[in-house]
Amino acid sequence: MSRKPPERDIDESELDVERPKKWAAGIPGVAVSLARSAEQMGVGRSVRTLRLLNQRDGFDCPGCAWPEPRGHRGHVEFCENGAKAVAEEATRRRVTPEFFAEHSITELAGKTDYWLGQQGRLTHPMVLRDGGTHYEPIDWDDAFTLVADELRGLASPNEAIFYTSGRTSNEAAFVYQLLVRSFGTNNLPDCSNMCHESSGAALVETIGIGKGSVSLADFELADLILVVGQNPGTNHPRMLTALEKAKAAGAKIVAVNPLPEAGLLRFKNPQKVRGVLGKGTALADEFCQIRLGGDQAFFRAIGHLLLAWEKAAPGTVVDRELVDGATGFAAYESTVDDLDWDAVDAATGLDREQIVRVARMIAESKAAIACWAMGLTQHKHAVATIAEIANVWLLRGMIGKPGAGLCPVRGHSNVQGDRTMGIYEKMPESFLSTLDSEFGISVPREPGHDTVAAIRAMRDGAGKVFFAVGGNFVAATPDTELTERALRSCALTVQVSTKLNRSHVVPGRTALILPTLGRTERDEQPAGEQFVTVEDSMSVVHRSRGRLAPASEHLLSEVDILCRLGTALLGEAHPVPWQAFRTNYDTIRERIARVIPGCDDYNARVREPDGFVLPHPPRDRREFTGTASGKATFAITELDYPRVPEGRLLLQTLRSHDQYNTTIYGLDDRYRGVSDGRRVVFVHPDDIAERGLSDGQLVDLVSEWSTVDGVTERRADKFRVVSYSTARGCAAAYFPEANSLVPLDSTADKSGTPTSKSIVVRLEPAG
Ligand SMILES: Nc1nc2c(c(=O)[nH]1)N[C@H]1C(S)=C(S)[C@@H](COP(=O)(O)OP(=O)(O)OC[C@H]3O[C@@H](n4cnc5c(=O)[nH]c(N)nc54)[C@H](O)[C@@H]3O)O[C@H]1N2
Ligand SMILES: Nc1nc2c(c(=O)[nH]1)N[C@H]1C(S)=C(S)[C@@H](COP(=O)(O)OP(=O)(O)OC[C@H]3O[C@@H](n4cnc5c(=O)[nH]c(N)nc54)[C@H](O)[C@@H]3O)O[C@H]1N2
Ligand SMILES: [Mo]
Repeated sequence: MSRKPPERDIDESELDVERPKKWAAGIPGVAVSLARSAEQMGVGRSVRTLRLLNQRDGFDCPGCAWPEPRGHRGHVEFCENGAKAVAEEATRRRVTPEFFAEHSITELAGKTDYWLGQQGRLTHPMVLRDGGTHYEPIDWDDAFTLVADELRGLASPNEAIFYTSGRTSNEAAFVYQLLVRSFGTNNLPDCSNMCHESSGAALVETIGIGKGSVSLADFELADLILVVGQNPGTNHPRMLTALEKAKAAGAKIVAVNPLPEAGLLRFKNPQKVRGVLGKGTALADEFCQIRLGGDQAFFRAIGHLLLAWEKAAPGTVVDRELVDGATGFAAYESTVDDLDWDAVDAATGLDREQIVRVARMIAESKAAIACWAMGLTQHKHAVATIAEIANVWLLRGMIGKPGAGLCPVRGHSNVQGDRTMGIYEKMPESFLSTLDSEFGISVPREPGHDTVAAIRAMRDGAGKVFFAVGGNFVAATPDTELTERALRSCALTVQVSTKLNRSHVVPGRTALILPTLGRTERDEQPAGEQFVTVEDSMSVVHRSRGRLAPASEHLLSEVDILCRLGTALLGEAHPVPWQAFRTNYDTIRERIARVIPGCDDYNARVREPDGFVLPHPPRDRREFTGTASGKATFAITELDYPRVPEGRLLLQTLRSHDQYNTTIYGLDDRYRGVSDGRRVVFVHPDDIAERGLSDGQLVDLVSEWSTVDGVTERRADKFRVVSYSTARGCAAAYFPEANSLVPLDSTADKSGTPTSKSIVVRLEPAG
């Protein structure tokens, strides 16, 4: 019934490029998602599974963190890419002990991420022994003893690193951080460090809470929506439905992006006949084709114009209520007054008239929402850029009123919830001391490693055990060769995973694969069938319950794995009730209610049909109690933008339409017109010509990283040049293939996020 996994790996010579699409979704989207589902799951299972996706009694989509509507839900509350994410997990393909007996670790390491991921679901706990050539089966109990012995043998708990990816449920995340802190370290890096960390840092500084201030209902009330540095057609397709509705209700939409992304320019809603048959909705009223990293200058110029107009006609632009209660406004006024327009031109590459038009739209708007994602967060000056948007939104009073607000659009489906539950290397004292008193333990106070610091620690021999709940650390992180060496130097690496990935084939001296249940699967425990909870991008906490039979009878849930490890590591007498936790997840939720602010009565409230919304003082009451001054705060920053040396290009690394982060679903980037390959680099035709290159030519990408000690180079070989509409001087290639080009030390100020959207490269004809 279900097709066998591909035997052959990717052959880049079959790559094909056609004209990019100007619209997103519609019939091809539906057709692709159904075909992929049937291929992986068979037809009957596809229908049963997709019917439960994002429904109240079903499971939360393991794709993105875009919220579900409250109240009425459509029968089809998912998108093409959500369906692909489900098909990946609910696939009938299996990676069994026989598979591992057949393929040595050296052979597997030679395969691409695509081939590895397509092999299917992991079925048994497996171990790679010191000096071994193949993974072998291991009993669960032996696996826990192995991990516990290794951890206890460390000179300090700080020699262990505990990574999390954002699919982990609230219950598993809460138990995990409790286990790690009970053991004695705050080394809890997570995917957020590479994702929206910059948003959190900027928002805490300006509005006092690191989460967005809008709810889904606000999209219907907004008269202006900015979509900055985000590609919703691929990465948050259900957001297009919200944009389409807003548009129908009269809202204007502005897209700010170096690339004309299909979904932003035109959208066909597959759930409506008009969408499928007609031309679709033209979404963006204004498309600002900005240079990479030009956004801080763009928003500073907008702030400059707004304040100039306020001066000319006092009381027309500035929201006095917010501004008078804020700190830093006078300093902000004088900073933007003193604008360097030449720097704005160089940074943005935009017509001044277009900037003026967008500023006018913001000045005239009664309710505006600013959305953003990785196009803003993964730059050196990311925190300053996002703070610049917050400044403009504060001065216009666009926070804490219907239809307006700041909206960082999260990636992983529970990345926001994991943070709420304490997956963070530097949780505040209030949280740590509550853990101490709630459980009668004594957790460490010294901040732990974030993702980049964790890689440095492993590289330097100070990190010896690496444990991951989900994710694909080695493929998601920068500086691939260095990171691979760092992981291989560990004494033990442990991956709690659903599917095979690169991190399993770049092992420490000893390595474990602990296979776990996915979102779609039934979770039976002694107290009966369990559900878990998650938090979406707009702070709504709700239930998720899988219904499919587990991929193998040997799988344990993440909660179960972590609690069993808790007992193995800390003993039966430890004050945390590990045994009770794994028997009945209500007992975990009782503790969440007592430890996490805003989660009172958690067990009852998550059982409400739509769950509940966590408090957000700026959104709810225009209170800014979380900032240093206790008031809304205008951030004063230096204007910055990337300076690219003569002859070089600035490269961003982004997602194709056929992948979920490091999981490659297929080889087609339909909207950008690329099929059957991934090693491409999108370059402006004039930049191609200027370098004497031609469209379709094979080039090596060489990144140049300047430090005080000189320039270091990193290479990624054999990428095909694709002539493409992008801002001049800017190029784009896919993540994770291009991660090897991102220097470990190239990180954002304040947030430490790798600068994956801003890498200086030169193109060399491939030899
Ligand atoms: N199907 C699918 N869904 C996903 C994911 C996936 O891989 N596949 N990943 C999930 C995750 S974890 C995340 S974080 C989100 C990511 O969602 P996105 O942030 O949309 O993901 P990227 O592909 O990195 O796209 C970045 C966008 O920003 C633009 N951009 C890059 N640099 C700049 C800049 O300097 N300025 C401006 N204005 N624009 C810029 C790029 O051209 C691109 O359109 O999606 C989530 N959803
Ligand atoms: N160059 C570059 N690098 C980037 C980015 C970029 O834009 N450019 N984006 C960054 C961003 S935004 C992010 S969020 C990170 C993503 O980093 P990660 O979150 O580490 O990576 P993923 O690819 O999402 O992880 C996929 C793996 O998770 C496992 N998995 C899937 N579902 C489950 C589950 O339910 N439970 C468990 N235990 N495991 C599961 C599977 O084994 C799968 O192989 O990458 C970052 N890296
Ligand atoms: Mo992300």
